[in-house]
Amino acid sequence: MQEKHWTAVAHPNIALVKYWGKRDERLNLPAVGSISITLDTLESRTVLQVNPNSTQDEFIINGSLAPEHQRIRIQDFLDLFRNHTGQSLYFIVNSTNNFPTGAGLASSASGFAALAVAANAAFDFPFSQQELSTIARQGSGSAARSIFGGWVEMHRGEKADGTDAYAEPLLSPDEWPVSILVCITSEGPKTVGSTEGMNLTAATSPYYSAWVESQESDLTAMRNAIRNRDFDQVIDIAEFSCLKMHGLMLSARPGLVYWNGVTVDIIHHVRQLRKQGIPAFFTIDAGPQVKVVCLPEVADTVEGSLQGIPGIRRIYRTGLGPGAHLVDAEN
Ligand code: 2P0
Repeated sequence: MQEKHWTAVAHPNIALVKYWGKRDERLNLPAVGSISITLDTLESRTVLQVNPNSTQDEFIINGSLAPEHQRIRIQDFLDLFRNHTGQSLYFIVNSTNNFPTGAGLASSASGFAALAVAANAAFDFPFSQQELSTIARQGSGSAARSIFGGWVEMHRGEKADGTDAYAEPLLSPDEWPVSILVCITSEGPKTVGSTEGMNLTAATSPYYSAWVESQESDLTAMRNAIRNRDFDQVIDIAEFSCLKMHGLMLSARPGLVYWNGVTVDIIHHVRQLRKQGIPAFFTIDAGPQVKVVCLPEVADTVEGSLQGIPGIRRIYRTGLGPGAHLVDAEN
């Protein structure tokens, strides 16, 4: 007989106003708020199955047993549910991504969001959506945002216990659709993980305090731009926030250089498209991939022109997607 199992799907998200830096490492509290869009098409699918008579979780990622440090990260995360409910249930966690893992495409965001939703069902729904966002955050900061679909804001929060550091939706996917072209410029894993990169930046960059202090005005401007459906404003703030974050990363010691040559080619290309009157912008995270965001009516044109750039290995085209959700539960 098959043991009880629960399946959840979550999509990666892309920050338009970026998160970089923590105010508390243990609770994974962000030093700055952020604003993101949740994607469609790219997904993490996580199945939780009860691991009977066991006192540890197993973790299988993309069909292979995960390394021990990843298994422990998953087990620590599931401890949040065990400690809260008092139930000592252990699981076999089977997670698959239909896109490159650990390459700056937010696989930890969709992975922990899917795991949070599946675990919430397995423990009989102890947490509200807002609480689930604070739980997902403890797995990975950006995962708090993938709990919700469409346009999403993550609050930095002020409280020491982190209960006010959660995400919430700003607009649903239907309220303001956009197209996203995810340009893969390298398939390899990134060299410096986000947590390590953030800690290095906070400890060594002379620009770090200016980064934290200037975030609030970007968040306010982006919130207003989204409410007003003002794409020109979104372009302006998103590219500013992206380049400001990469300027910050470059100013760490040793400097964090996440880009390759093709990353830079795409930046110039997108700015050239804008000169021709095509509304599109780029954004880049802790890796060399470039996400180009545009209004749906110009997506064919933008995709066609990106295909002409040598060195882009593949392009995923997607729109805005839903928040993390349960797709199957068999009890
Ligand atoms: C973001 N990134 O806002 C920023 C921009 C990468 C660059 O959130 O340490 O993997 O687990 O909280 O969530 C990636 O960070 O970091 C990220 P942790 P996470 O999307």
